[in-house]
Formats: sequence, structure tokens, C-alpha cells
Amino acid sequence: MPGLRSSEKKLGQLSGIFRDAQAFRGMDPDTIVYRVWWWEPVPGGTEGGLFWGLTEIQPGSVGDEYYMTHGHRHAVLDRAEFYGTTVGEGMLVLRDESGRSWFEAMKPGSLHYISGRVAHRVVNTGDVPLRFVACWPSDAGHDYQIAGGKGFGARVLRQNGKPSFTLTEE
Ligand code: M6P
Ligand code: ZN
Repeated sequence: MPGLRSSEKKLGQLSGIFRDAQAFRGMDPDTIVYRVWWWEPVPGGTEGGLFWGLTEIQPGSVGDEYYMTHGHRHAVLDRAEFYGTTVGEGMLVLRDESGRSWFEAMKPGSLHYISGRVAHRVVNTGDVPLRFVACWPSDAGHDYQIAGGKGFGARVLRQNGKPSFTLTEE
């Protein structure tokens, strides 16, 4: 089908986003953290179209911080997005422009509406691959600066064997 794409994100491409730099340096940079398959039925930037994607995040952690997506907000700021979880357990970490950070629990069947202007990142807190589908406007684009290592104001860390959402100063 025209416009079908896929990409994989390896640890080495996620340098700076995990808190424990020492643990990160001790890991294989070729380890795949997540893969995305998506369909762009119209060219990127087209007003009024939609893209559809599937993301699969592996279970794992860097130190005590679970594997997660890089995270982004939309280049066209007011564009929204849906996420829907199909397999696994995780947390959708959100941050608005005022710097408020919060999360929504992800589990099979959970649906998440991400308003425009809100940065979003997904964390796999389970021990199986976390899969979610996404639908976003074809002219939304990605702005990765917001999450350039910091920017979410919150981290999901394993504490006493359980995920804990922790607000940070970053
Ligand atoms: C979802 C969508 C995509 C995004 C992907 C990975 O499938 O939101 O637009 O690219 O997740 O997230 P990121 O771009 O932050 O690596
Ligand atoms: Zn998005």
C-alpha cells in the first residue's frame, strides 16, 4: 500500500532522555526500544487528512526508568491525536504548555485523547511489549525539542518493583 512506513528506535538514538546516564552508557546502543509502523495515505502536511500508526515498545529499563518513546508535541501546535492501547501496560505521560505534567494509565482497550499543545510520551511499565495504535492529522508534524532530554517534568521509575510516576524539576 503506498505510504506505508516503519521505523525502529534504538537506545543509541535516545541518548539524553533517560535519567541514569551511567546505566545508559553500560547498555548496547543497538538495542531496539520501540518500533513504529504507520500509514501516510496522503503526503505529510496535507490539511484535512489523517495518519494511522502502531507502536510497539519493548519491556525493559535504563537503571530504574522504564523504556519509553522519545516523546514530542506537534509542530502545528493545535493538532490533537488519539491513542488506543491493544496489548500490555503502560503510562501515557502528558505535559501542557504551562508545565503541568500528568499521566493516564494504559491497558488493553484504554483510549486516550491528546489535546493539541500537549506533549506526549509513552512508557512501557509491564513485562511484555506494549502496543498502541495512534491516529493524528496529516499536517500535525513532530516537534522533538520539547523532549530534548528533559521537558516532561515527570519520570516513571520502578520503585519497590512497581511503577511510580514522579514529578521532577527537569
Ligand atoms: C505514535 C505517534 C507517532 C509517533 C510514535 C512514536 O505512533 O504519536 O506520531 O512518531 O508514536 O513516538 P515518538 O515520535 O515520540 O518517537
Ligand atoms: Zn503526536
